[in-house]
Amino acid sequence: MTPLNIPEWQSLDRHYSDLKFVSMREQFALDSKRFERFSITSGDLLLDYSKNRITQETMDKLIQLAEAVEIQDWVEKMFKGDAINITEGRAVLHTALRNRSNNPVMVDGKDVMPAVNAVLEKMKRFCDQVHNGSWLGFSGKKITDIVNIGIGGSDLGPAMICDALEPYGIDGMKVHFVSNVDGTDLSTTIEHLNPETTLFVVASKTFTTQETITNAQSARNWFLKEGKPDDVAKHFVAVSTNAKEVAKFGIDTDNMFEIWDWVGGRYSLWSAIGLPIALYTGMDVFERLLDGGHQMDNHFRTQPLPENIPVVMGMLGVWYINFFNSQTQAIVPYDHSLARFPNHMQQLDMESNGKFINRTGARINYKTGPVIWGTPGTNGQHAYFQLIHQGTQLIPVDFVLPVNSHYPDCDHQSILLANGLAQAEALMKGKTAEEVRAELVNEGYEGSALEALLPHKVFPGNRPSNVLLFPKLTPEMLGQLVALYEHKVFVQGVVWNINSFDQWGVELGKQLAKAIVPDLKDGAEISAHDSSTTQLIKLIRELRQ
Ligand code: G6Q
Repeated sequence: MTPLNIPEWQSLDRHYSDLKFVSMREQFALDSKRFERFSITSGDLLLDYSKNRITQETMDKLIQLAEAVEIQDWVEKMFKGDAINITEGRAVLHTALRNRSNNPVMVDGKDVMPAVNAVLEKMKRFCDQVHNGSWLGFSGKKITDIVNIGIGGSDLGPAMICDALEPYGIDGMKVHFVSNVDGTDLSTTIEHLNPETTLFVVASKTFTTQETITNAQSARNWFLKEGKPDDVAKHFVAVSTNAKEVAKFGIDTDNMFEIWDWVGGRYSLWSAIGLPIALYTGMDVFERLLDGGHQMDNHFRTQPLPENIPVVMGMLGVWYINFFNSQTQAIVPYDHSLARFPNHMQQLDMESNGKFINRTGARINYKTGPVIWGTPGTNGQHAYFQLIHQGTQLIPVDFVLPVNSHYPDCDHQSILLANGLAQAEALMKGKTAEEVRAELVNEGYEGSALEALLPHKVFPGNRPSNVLLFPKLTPEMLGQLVALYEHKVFVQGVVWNINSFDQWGVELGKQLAKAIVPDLKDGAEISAHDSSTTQLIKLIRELRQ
């Protein structure tokens, strides 16, 4: 079923024609309660969505559309473990990984919670041993450096969380992430490390991913320059679903932390894929992260749709993508430690909703997932914000604002926050020609010089943004934020009638390169390719040193 035929979608289409010229500035002037009307809190987290191109009627219609696609039924299907990942025949249960209520969650008639809890318990035992020194390196020294080797979902989420939770890092423990098969990544990481005190976590759900296995083999070779083959067990652990491949690689399966096929890669930081987080911060902090995720799950599952943060954010996204024709969504955290947050969100959203086929296998004739991008504020202001203010595209922005810093000695927070708020305000208000004229006159401009400069300094405004505001970036808050975006993406996938939980585009990449690797060998017969690829292969062979 295409959403274009749903009466609520068509009603939004008509509403869009009426609303597209309505100015937010005027709406704010007319309604002193606009902030109260269009903001939601969940615990310590506030979503202010008042600076959007909406009226109450818009929100009513968006919520009616969410109801028409039976969003609440889909939410229940996901939480209850139905196989909603239809192309892979799998349940989608990242919510079970952070199910702190411990209520049973059934997959194929079996409760998954005992297995989830057992792995959490194993992670805890292992982290405690590493931290208290009962797990030592081969020469009897304490582990000081964790190197996670993984890629995509087995890298981005844990790397982002470790950055963000740097204030919670255990003294003396450092964490590194190696993902790229470009040897530079591994080489520049290990060149400063001591194999006696380094622990590698090889994180791969399938344990067949070329980049990860290649990096892990090279890491083992590096380790074996000092350690003996028997010492590998003390320095390499694995996170995977694939015990056979783990054993084949040479890692003792006692040192393997299990994940399950119902955990999607980009949703896996809550599983044992989060082991580097727990090793870096301690298991108690990792559990606080899970608590935050669970809190958002409860919010998502129980709050009425108009008061439901992921639903409201998801539907606002649909409003811009499908009616205003927006192509991209910026996520701009005003927190330097969230530098990798937009990257993780990019994978989460673009891999989940970058689809052109609907759940019934038919081609889609409407827009789905946007391009997600962003970097921390204020840096982005000195780079790409020009285009957001005065470019020709409508780019909705999420401003993520923690009120308090973890580093109060360096008290820059007022300046940081003022910048975030000022950007959101300026995007909404813009600057009219009259205002620019008054400013220029004030500055002494007149005549043709004034007229020539004036249009360049006009800001159209009416550019939408959300503000997510919270007291401090604690593990619980970070858990809430990540889970919020996961659910937002899910809401949009339901509206677009797509399977947000497969990733055939990623699988394609995994196959393609394997076919070309042998062609790059000197003297090998080059297999059939287009002429461009064949010539490039030949050139690479010639240029290779
Ligand atoms: C995520 C994707 C993808 C995956 C990586 C790594 O949802 O499936 O990014 O996480 O390709 O896969 P492995 O964990 O199997 O190595």
